[in-house]
This record gives sequence, C-alpha cells and structure tokens, in this order.
Amino acid sequence: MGIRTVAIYSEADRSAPHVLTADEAYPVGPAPSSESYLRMEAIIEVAKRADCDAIHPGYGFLSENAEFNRAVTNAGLTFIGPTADAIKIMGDKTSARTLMIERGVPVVPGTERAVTSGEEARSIALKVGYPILLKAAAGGGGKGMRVVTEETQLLKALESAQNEARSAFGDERVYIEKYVLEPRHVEIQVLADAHGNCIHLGERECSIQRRHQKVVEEAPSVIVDEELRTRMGQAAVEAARACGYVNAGTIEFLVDNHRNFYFLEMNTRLQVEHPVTEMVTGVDLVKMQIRVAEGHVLPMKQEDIRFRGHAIECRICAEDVRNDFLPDTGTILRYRPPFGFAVRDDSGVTEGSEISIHYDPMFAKLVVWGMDREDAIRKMRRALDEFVIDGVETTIPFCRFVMDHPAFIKGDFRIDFVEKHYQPGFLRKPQADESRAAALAAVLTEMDRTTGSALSSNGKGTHDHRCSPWLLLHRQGGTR
Ligand code: MV4
Repeated sequence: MGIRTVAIYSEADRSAPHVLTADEAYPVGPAPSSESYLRMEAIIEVAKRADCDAIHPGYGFLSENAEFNRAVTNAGLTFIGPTADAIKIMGDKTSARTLMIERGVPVVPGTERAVTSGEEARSIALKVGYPILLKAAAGGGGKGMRVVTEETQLLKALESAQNEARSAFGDERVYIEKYVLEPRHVEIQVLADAHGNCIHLGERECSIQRRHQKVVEEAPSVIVDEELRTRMGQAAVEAARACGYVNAGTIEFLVDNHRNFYFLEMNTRLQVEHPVTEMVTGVDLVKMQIRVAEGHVLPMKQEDIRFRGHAIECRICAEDVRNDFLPDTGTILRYRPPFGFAVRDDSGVTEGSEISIHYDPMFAKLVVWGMDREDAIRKMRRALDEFVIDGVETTIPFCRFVMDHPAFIKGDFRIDFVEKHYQPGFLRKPQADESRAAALAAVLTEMDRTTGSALSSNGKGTHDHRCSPWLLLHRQGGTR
C-alpha cells in the first residue's frame, strides 16, 4: 500500500521478524507484556514520536480493549478497528444477546439477562430444558462456564460459575443457555465501512480445538452449503449492523446436527485464522482494514465475493504434545519453513529466536490452499513434513495426526474432536535406544555425505540413498 510501518518491540523481541520487516522500530519495555505490549501510554507515545497516523492493534494484547481504543482516538490517532462502543457492547455477552434477539439473529434459547437468584435459575432451566449451560456475562473463550444436566446440580454449579466469573472478570453475572449437543464452531468474517456498507466473506470451520485453543481452521466448512452460507452471512451482517460495526469482525456461531445455527459471540478484531478467508476469497483483510479505517468506501459488494478452492491453517505452537501440551521454551537452532505455490508461512520467529515463557506458545501459522479439500489436506501433510524446527518441541506432529485422521478427512467432526479421537500417548516419544540408533545413523549418513565412505557406498561410485540427497541438502540448510 506504500505505507511506512513502525513496529514496537519488547526487549525479548529486539530482533523478531516484525521488527526487521518494519521501516522503523521502537522499544516499549522489558519482556513481560504487562511492562511492554500492554502499556497503552508507552505505545501511544511511540506512535506520536514516530509521527504515525494509525495503530493496528493486531489480534492479541490490546486489540479488544475499549480503553486503549479510546486512548488512541483521543490522542488524535486512528484505531484500525471498530469503535470502543462496539467493542464494549459485544464484550458483554448478555447485552450482545439482547441486541441479537432484537435484530432477529438466532441465539441459543435461554435468558436474556443475568440470573439474579437460584429460584429464577431453576424456573428458567425448567422452561429451557436440561442440559443447560451457565455462562459468564463478561466471559468468552470458555471461562466461567458450567454444564448442568439435572436440577440437583443447579445451585452448586451456579455458585461456582459466579465465583469463577467474579475472580476472572470482576463481574459475577451469569446467564443461562440451553446446552447445544455435538455442535460445530463455525464463524463468519464480516467487513464494514463507515458509510453503511457491510459484507460477509463466508465462513471458517473452527471445530478442531483443544481446551478452547483452536488448532486447525479451514474454509469453507464441509457442513456449509451455499444456502446455509447465505443465511449465516445475512445473520452475521445483521449482527454487525446492530452494533454499528466498522472494520473487520467475526461472528461466532454454533451449528448443531440439524444445521441450525446460533449466535455465540462477536470478535471485534482481526483473528488469528483470517488467512484461510484471504486464501479462498482473494481479499487482503488487513489491507481492507486500513482502507476502511482511512474512511474509504469498501471497494467491493457482496456479489463480488467469490469463493474458490479450499484453505487450511495449522497453528504451530511450542508445546510438548507428548507431555500434555506443556509449553516448551528454548532457542530455535534450525528453522526451515515450507514454501511453494499457495503455501503461506506466517512465522513470528526465525533461526536463533528464543521462545520464552513470556508470550503465547503459538509462534507460526502454516496455511495452504488447494483446488479442493482433498488437495489442501494433501498439501498440508507435505508442508508439515517439510517444516524443520530444531530446539523446541512443536505441535507439528499433532497437526499431522489431525490431517491423517479418518474422521477429519471425512469431515465428520465436532468441537469434541480432540477429546474424542486423540488419546494422550498416541504420539509417543522415541525410546532411548531408538534415539541412540538415530544418532548413530545420522553420523553414518554425514560420513557418507562428506566422504562417501560409510554405509551406502556401493563401490561403483554411486550411492544407494533411501533419503533423497536433495532433501538432505535442504535439511542441512544448503537451499533457499
Ligand atoms: C456453548 C456450547 C454449547 N451450548 N453454548 C465455549 C466458549 C464460548 N465461546 C462458547 N462456548 C460454548 N458455548 C451452548 N449453548 C459449547 C461451547 C463450547 C465450545 C464452543 C466453540 C468452540 C469450542 C468449544 C468447546 C467447548 C464448549
């Protein structure tokens, strides 16, 4: 777009890719995010000093913070995102529900406002029918939720949900929804300008998650056909209009086995998984965010949005899959991301980067596009296999497990896919003797490569490699 960029960085991110890529970069504090990336005034100070026009809040940290949004605007800068009011109203799950009901967007049956007594909860639960789900009004992302399957558990569950909500959000309000069985998590991307235009860019299937952390996302969803996409898209646009939304946003829905869909919540920011939408629509969402924030009219209409092929994203995290997904730390000794046509590597690290405990374990996103779902899955398998990362444990083997699973391949999965199909210990660690054998094999292979005098020399000056020498060269860093 020809726009000069200014990065901010913590002491831990001094040489991170985003710093090296930006035209200018400024420090905002030490590694802990509370002393750097969450320091609103320090960030705004940098923006003023560097003569910035706008701030893009990304998708973590302050991106959905209404107070930061206001501070940016009050400093005379443009916040690349919605207004503080839209963030606020969608941040309160009960006010969002009320708004959706008013606008005819389907929500899960339940209460509109927080329950005020056990007696009220009992009569509502009876009317809605068990099982029910207690949710925190200030919640989202699964905190403060309790499933209640029968009345005898209700009062205890209500109390513990309220306690959890109070300590997590400083707001004990809890409301009731009917518990949707075997749902899928499907979300719709919306894009709105400041001139009353709002369009949707189709859905993302996000059911493959573990403990509320998404692992694999794809577009389109196998259960969404053109008719359902149109209806969900219209509901999403209505939801965005209801809160006067401007910029890129996402409406989360649950879709049940009868393909009924229900509004869950709205994410008032760009999301981690936005690339799959970019891949199937060809629309650069960040570019659109900036244009819309500049006050431009959206350059396309709903009928201009066409969906082509299939995209899959795998989130690559520094976690030890074999040790209950415990976050791993360390120096990245070798880093060779895959590449090629329609293979997108959104890495936040490079060789030599330190993965610390200070931030989220996700350090890269691998996104592929294919002509159809089968093609995309095949390509993702290949890309995961090519990804070389030494120094930290990663979730790559787990993503590979998903790509190979018959239920995933069939598209037969719900939000419980990981619990249902992944037995801890499935991906076992190599045993000590196997590791020793592997080390020995590596030494012999290296001897063979450098002197031609180890195992695979057949005496005729040619080599009998099982492993392609080109692949070996690549892994040793000889290419790219
Ligand atoms: C639900 C639900 C079933 N029924 N609501 C979890 C986080 C929050 N965004 C909403 N969540 C859920 N709400 C009703 N009425 C099941 C979940 C849920 C879930 C939703 C999306 C993705 C993953 C999930 C994992 C567990 C529970």
